[in-house]
Formats: sequence, C-alpha cells, structure tokens
Amino acid sequence: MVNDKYFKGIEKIQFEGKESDNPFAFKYYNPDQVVAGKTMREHFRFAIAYWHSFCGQGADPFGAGTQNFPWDSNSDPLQAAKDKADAAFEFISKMGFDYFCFHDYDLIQEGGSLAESEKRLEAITDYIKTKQDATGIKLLWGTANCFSNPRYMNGAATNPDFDVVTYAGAQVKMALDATMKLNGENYVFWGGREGYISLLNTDMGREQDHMARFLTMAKDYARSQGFKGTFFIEPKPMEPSKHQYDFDAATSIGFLHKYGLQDDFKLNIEVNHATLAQHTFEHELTVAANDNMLGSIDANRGDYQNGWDTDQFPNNIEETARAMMVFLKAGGLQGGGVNFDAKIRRNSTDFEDLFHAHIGGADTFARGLLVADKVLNDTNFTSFVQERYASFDAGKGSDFEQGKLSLNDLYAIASNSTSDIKPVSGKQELLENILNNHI
Ligand code: XLS
Ligand code: NI
Ligand code: NI
Repeated sequence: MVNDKYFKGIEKIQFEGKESDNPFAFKYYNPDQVVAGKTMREHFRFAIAYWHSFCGQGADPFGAGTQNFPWDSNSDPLQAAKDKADAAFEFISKMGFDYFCFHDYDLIQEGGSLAESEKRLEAITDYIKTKQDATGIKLLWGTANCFSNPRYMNGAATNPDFDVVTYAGAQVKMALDATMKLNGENYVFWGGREGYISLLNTDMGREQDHMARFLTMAKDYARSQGFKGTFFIEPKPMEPSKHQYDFDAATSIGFLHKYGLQDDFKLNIEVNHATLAQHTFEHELTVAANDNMLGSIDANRGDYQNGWDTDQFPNNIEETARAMMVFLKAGGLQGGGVNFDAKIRRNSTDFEDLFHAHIGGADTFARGLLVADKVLNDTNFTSFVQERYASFDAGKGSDFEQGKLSLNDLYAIASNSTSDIKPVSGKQELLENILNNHI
C-alpha cells in the first residue's frame, strides 16, 4: 500500500494506452511491454532527481521560490529531511519508477561542520534505507554537491587553494559512503565549477591534472570499499562557470583516456547540456556509444530561444526518437538509466504538475523508443547507411581500412583511374520523411 500523505488522492499511475484521456495515466510507457528484446522498464530504468523534484522550489535570479513544499516546513533538519524522504518515496512509488538519484545535501541540509554533516548524512541514510526496504526503490546514482557552497566559488577539485581541495575530498568520501550504504549502482561527477571564469587568473593545465588526481583518488577509495558500480562524468560546457573542463562527450572521453580513467568511468549524457555545447542529444550519445562510454542519461530538454540550462521535461518526440535510434544501436546504457534531471516551471505550482511532467517525460521516451525500433526494423535506414560505405567493403577500399595502403598508393589509384567520380546522393530529405512518417 502506497502512502498517501503529500500527494493526496493520486493513485499509482497506470498504463492505459493512447486512447485514454486520463491525465494521470501513461499513454505510451508500458513498463512490461517488450521492445527490441527488453521491457520498457528494463530499457529505461527511470529515475527521479531528488534535487529538482523535492528541493528546488522555483527560485530564479529574479525571485524567490513559488512552490512552498509542505515537507519543508520543519525547523529540525533531520525531521525536515525525513519528511522530504517520505514525500519522495510516496511520489516515486506512485509513479511506479524503480530509481532515484541524489546529491548529498539534497537528502539533508549541510551541517555547520564536516563532522555535523557526516552525522546528519548517517542519520538520514539510515532512514532512507528503511524506505528502500519497504518499497524496493533503488538508487541509480549518488553524487556530491561541490558547487553550491560559497567555499567552492573557485572550483572544488580544481580549486587553486589546496585547503578547498581537501574539503571537497572529504565531502566526496562522505557522498561515496552514503551512495554505497544505499546500494547505489553508480556514482556521478558533474563538475559545476570545475572550469574557469577567466583564463587571466587560471592555470588550466594544472587544474586539469588536479581534477584527474582527485577522480583517481575517489575511484580508488570506492573500489577499496568494494564498490562495483560505474563512475560517470557528466559533460556540460558552461554554467555556472564560463567554461567547464568536461565540455562535451568528446572532450571528456579524451580527458579520461589521457589520465588512464577510461576503464572505470563512462558518461552521463544530458540533453540540455548537449544543446548548450551546440550539439544535439543524438550527437552526444553517438560520440559516447562509439567509444563504449554510453553509461547513463539525464533526461530533459532546452529551449530553442534561451541560451541557458532550462532543464524542461522531455517532450520533443523527434529529438527523443533520433536519440533512441542511437540508444538501440548501442545496445542500451552501460549500467545507468534515464534520470529525469528536469524541473517543472516556476509557475507550475500545483502538486499534480510534478506528475504530469514525469508522465509526459516517460511517454516521450517510450514513444521515441517505439518509433526508433520501427524505423530500425521496418525501413532500409540501416542498409542505406551500410551501402553508403560499400566502396570500403572490398578491393582497394578494404585495403585502405586495413592499413595496407600508403598515401602514394592513393595517388597511384587516383592517377590510374579512367572513370569520373560520380556524385552519390546522401538522400537526407528522403530519410527525414521516412522518420517523420513513423512518428
Ligand atoms: C546540472 C547538472 C546536475 C547533475 C548532478 O546542470 O545536470 O543536475 O546532473 O550534479
Ligand atoms: Ni543540467
Ligand atoms: Ni544532470
């Protein structure tokens, strides 16, 4: 029996199909439906983001929060944190999702000292463990908020002051402990302030070396404690810093390889971070998948007119379908899931809005998956791309791929050729039409 305290009167969300006009039902996300060999539940492993859904109340640089969460009223931090956990687990149960994700100080307000913070984290994780046992809800990943506190204004692992680096180290150790205690399946590093605001005062090379040292120490610590999960780097190009070192998937993969971290780390790709980097979601997924680094997804979307991380809930079916084509071709995610790192708008002030947002997000991914599966199976997309490269399948083209030719060989082949090079159409418009026809 699901608790009914904070989201009163809302029953567990069920799949009713696209003919349903019940706003509190899934139209496309059918957890048990098998697509491409797995149930939707297994493909997505949907997670709720503790910070957006249960902490952020809609404050922006121009005004205070508007959402006044009822679980946030107790002045005792532990009681407030327990109330928030009650609300979170009630919500996740009602959504029928299996996972949540957190930052350390989403769970409970940071204390006045490290020791006090650690004590608080221990108390709240004790409580959350009992909620996990009662509901079966699992932790997809944990992380440390090393960007909000003013001490991190010049960065955490990349701070020019060693004292701050040690503090960040202590905080990450505690966040790893909390993640392992709650059987977290993965651990995320999003470097909110790991970058610079001005190069005039920054030694970028040294800061990146420090970041790698720090990540190596964190990984070594967790492994020494028996942690078997994957570490994810979450690329983002900017905001809050002017330039973040984990700029995009390609940059992050290069960084991981440079410092020998590629076997323990994969990427957590976020839609709105991809578009902030002037890429598409499908581009970032493709870069990660090509290097076997596609670990997890932070689901949201940006706004075509705004240049910042608006973190809106996913609802763009074409964008998601194209992403799901990459997802299916890659064989899904390596250890991660689809975490709704998204927030309802500041003027969405009814508690039902949080349900509509997650229902829409899940339906968008489900629809994207169904479209992608159809396009990959029922059209000639796959063979079209294969045929486009057919000149490398045999003869000299194949020799080229296998490293058997030199630049002089290319010169000789081109010089001896008697036929003109014929234009070969890329057929983009046709492919776009076929994709749209399957939506
Ligand atoms: C912010 C990030 C953040 C990470 C976790 O832009 O997306 O929410 O996912 O620190
Ligand atoms: Ni983000
Ligand atoms: Ni994120």
